[in-house]
Amino acid sequence: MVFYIAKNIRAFFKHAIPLSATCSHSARSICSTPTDNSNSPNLEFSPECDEAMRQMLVKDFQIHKDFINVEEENNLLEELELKFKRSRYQYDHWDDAIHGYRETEKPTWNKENDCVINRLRNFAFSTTTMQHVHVLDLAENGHIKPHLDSIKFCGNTISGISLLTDSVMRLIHIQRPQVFVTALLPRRSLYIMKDSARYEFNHEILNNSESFFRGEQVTKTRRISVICRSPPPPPPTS
Ligand SMILES: O=C(O)CCC(=O)C(=O)O
Repeated sequence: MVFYIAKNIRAFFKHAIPLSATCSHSARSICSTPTDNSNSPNLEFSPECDEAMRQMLVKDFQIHKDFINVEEENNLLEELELKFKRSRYQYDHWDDAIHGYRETEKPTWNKENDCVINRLRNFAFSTTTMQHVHVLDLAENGHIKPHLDSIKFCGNTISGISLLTDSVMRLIHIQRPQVFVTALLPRRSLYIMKDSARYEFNHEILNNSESFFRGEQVTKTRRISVICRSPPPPPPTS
């Protein structure tokens, strides 16, 4: 069963691409052109990201601060700590996509947490979502390498709440890796990644040595994300 679940979850992570294979920038070297950030305070665009691309990303990669409050975060953590109690962080992932993590798929939640999950679903998705919620617990020294979620197992929208810490996510354009956006994901925020952001960009969670936003270091501690996904479209009928 554990093997089945692990295999099933890991199927989301496809096309893990070492950062060095796609681009050679580090967060320190990002130098965004001066821009009006009022529309996207949590996004930092690479200079090669033109205005049309920026507008598309602002639409397709949204970050909503304080989506949950402190009490709701504590309730989620309480239920999740029980779930993770007996599992260890893993450092040897089969396709090297993720380092220092443990994870689970959760089909049901207690009453309070179920309300939060339903709020997420109603807010972030225009259609149905998969029943199981993916929960990913990254150790302080853990990180997720650039990857595209499998199009076979996941539809056009991925949305997650970040617990315990601020962190930095980067989206790198698959065809033009010099085009990328760095995103600050505050603790208790919700991100919604859909359409172009979901299909045209790899995404990653940076490790602490690279974790900078607008020149400031963002030190990630342990991070738990609670992630919902839309189902993949049904196969075409002949
Ligand atoms: O932890 C997160 O919010 C992102 C997880 C992720 O990259 C994924 O599930 O594909």
